[in-house]
Amino acid sequence: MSIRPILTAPDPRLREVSKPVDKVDDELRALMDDMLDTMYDAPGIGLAAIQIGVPKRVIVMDLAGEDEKPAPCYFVNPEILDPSDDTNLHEEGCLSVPEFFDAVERPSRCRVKYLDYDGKEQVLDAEGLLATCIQHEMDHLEGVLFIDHLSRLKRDRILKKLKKEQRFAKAS
Ligand code: K1U
Ligand code: ZN
Repeated sequence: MSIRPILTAPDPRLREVSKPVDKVDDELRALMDDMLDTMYDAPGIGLAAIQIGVPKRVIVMDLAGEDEKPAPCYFVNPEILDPSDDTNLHEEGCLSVPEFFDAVERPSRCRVKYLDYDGKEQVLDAEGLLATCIQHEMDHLEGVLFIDHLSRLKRDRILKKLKKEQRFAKAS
């Protein structure tokens, strides 16, 4: 298992639409293991494969608190069913948009159909942080970032700062 570099906006690869997975096999499980290691190391509570440059429809998450035992979740080819009409505002961050946080409005609840680590079909009813996080990660699979839900002014400011930081990091 290894920690892979996380792509940072405005890397164009983050705008790719990820492709469905044909088969959950050992190679895919190795990718999911690396994703989980990368997410824990960051640290974060979710990660989509495209964030490490792999355009596959795969997400990992762990919403366990610091004092709880780890609870990794793996979502292959996830689909959102029945998003609720009622919405909530939740503060979001993103490992690909480091150090920026802002409130995003999304459906409060949704049902997710997906394949698990063993390739078995599962259905999960999500609400609260789980619903927010899964929708944030599903956006990554479509090439969408949480900053795309903010005003153009805020998004452009964030991208400008990130580009400046990247130029500075390259020069030093
Ligand atoms: O980049 C990502 O997609 C992961 C992102 C997930 C997320 C967070 C909050 C709302 C929606 C989606 C993160 O994990 S950002 C880091 C973060 O939230 C966190 C880090 C350490 C401890 C607790 C939270
Ligand atoms: Zn993200």
